[in-house]
Amino acid sequence: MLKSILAITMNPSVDISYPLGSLQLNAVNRVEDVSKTAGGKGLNVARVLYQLGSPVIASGVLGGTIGNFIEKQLDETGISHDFMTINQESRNCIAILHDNMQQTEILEQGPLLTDQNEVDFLAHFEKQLENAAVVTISGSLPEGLSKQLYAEMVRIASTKDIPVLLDSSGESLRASLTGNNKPFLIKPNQEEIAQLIQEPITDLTKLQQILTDNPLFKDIEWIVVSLGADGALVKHRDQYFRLTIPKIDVVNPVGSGDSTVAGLASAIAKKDDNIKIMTTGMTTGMLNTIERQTGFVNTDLFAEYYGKVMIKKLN
Ligand code: TA6
Repeated sequence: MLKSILAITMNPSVDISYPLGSLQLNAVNRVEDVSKTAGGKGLNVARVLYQLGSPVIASGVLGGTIGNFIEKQLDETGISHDFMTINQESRNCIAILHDNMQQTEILEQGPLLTDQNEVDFLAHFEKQLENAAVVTISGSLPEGLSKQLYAEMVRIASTKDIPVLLDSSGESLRASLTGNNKPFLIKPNQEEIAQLIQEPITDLTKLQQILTDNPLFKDIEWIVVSLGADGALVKHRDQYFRLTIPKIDVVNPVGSGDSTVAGLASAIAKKDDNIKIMTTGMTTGMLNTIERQTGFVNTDLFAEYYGKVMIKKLN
């Protein structure tokens, strides 16, 4: 049986997009073109994987009426899912797009989970690994779960030789980097790396030196540092690559990092070569930015945008 990509979202949300010409603080802002999408980073990853035609199962924890909305939307889209249901309510995340493409996000914390929720989910996750070729883990952890949870999930997946692509930040990312088992790929942005090492990153030369010398980044197969409109700096084992993309008319940048993770996971699961892995990730990230909906790509444009990605080997 064809194994799937297991896309984990521990803190899913209904992503509500409010496009406004201009955001007036301390005033009534009426909005017309509202979209509500099953979101949270891992669900954006799952949706883009589905659009790419990759076999994907969305998992994590879901609860309440928001959880029901998310599952209904996944069913309507045709995305397979197998969440662990909790009795707490999942969350909403709001993205206000205003004043010439600025974006203001208001992210709810999400439900308070229990130690028992954590134990039950790890058992649920381990069972799901039986049918997984690759795992993606994306986004924040709900309150109440251990900051070690992602490190533990990486450890469990490592016992079954299943690669994990981790897109997280702060203490949950740090715990995975200092654990005995490393994620196969991480996709931090520059700010998240600066936060990890507690010092500013002034330029890409400094960034490359940090990735080479700082023990936090040892033994990770892929490190994809997203640079937004400036592309990415990628480390694969001891090789570095500078990926650049052309200037494009951005409609909605929210979810582009998640879409990049989906492209990387899809190519890794297909055992594509390294150039194709990097190019696919940049392509899906770009494709998301030209769509109004968060975590959404138009695959009819894939070949055109794939051809726009430039890769330069740095060492
Ligand atoms: O990356 C965009 C996004 O998925 C938003 O749509 C919103 O759901 C947010 O990230 C959630 O981020 P968090 O880090 O709280 O999981």
